[in-house]
Amino acid sequence: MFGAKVEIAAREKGVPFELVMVPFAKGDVYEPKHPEVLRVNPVKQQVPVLVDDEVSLFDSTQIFEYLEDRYPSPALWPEGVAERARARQLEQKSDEVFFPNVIKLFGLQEAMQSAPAIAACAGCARFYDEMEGLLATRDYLAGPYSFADIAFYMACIFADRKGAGMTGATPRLLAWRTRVGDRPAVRAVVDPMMRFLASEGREVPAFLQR
Ligand SMILES: N[C@@H](CCC(=O)N[C@@H](CS)C(=O)NCC(=O)O)C(=O)O
Repeated sequence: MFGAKVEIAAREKGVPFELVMVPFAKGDVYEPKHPEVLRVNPVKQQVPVLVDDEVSLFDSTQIFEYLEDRYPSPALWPEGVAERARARQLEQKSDEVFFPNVIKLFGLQEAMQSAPAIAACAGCARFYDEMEGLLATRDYLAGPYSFADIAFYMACIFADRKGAGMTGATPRLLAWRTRVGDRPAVRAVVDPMMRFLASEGREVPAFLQR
């Protein structure tokens, strides 16, 4: 998911890049770790990492910031100090407030009626309601299309796969999901990912079965 965020952003900005995928095994394990991942992110050993000449970075949000500085156009943060701050907060909340609910559900797929699973689904639903409120006055979460939309769109895919997808209770958010999902940069990343998941017999959200 986090690698997909970065790839979508690079495609939105038209940045030339070489994509190196890491080996993926059942059980969401990435082994063996790629040597560049170990070099750039030795403690966490997670993807994505970005290497651009003398700059080596890990963490999708840090990479977003670098991409925006290095390739300012098209901008993926809004204009204005306050607007940018709000957009950055939304991007961070998607990863750090919404997505932890989904991570909990990864381990609860056989116990979706358990109290922790119900609480995680409720956490997702509360977040959807909050985003629905934002969309009352705008087409994208932070005003113009931004990194915040990319992050939350990817998180929503995984939430749906794990049983906490959005519903008709948030119609503006459903329309937002279609708007974001129709972007060529998003489709170029998400479609192959869904094909891969389908080929492995893993869940593909109904809204992405095309
Ligand atoms: N906060 C990090 C999270 C990165 C992350 O969780 N990456 C996952 C894949 S999407 C990973 O590498 N998992 C393998 C592991 O933790 O060993 C980011 O935004 O890049």
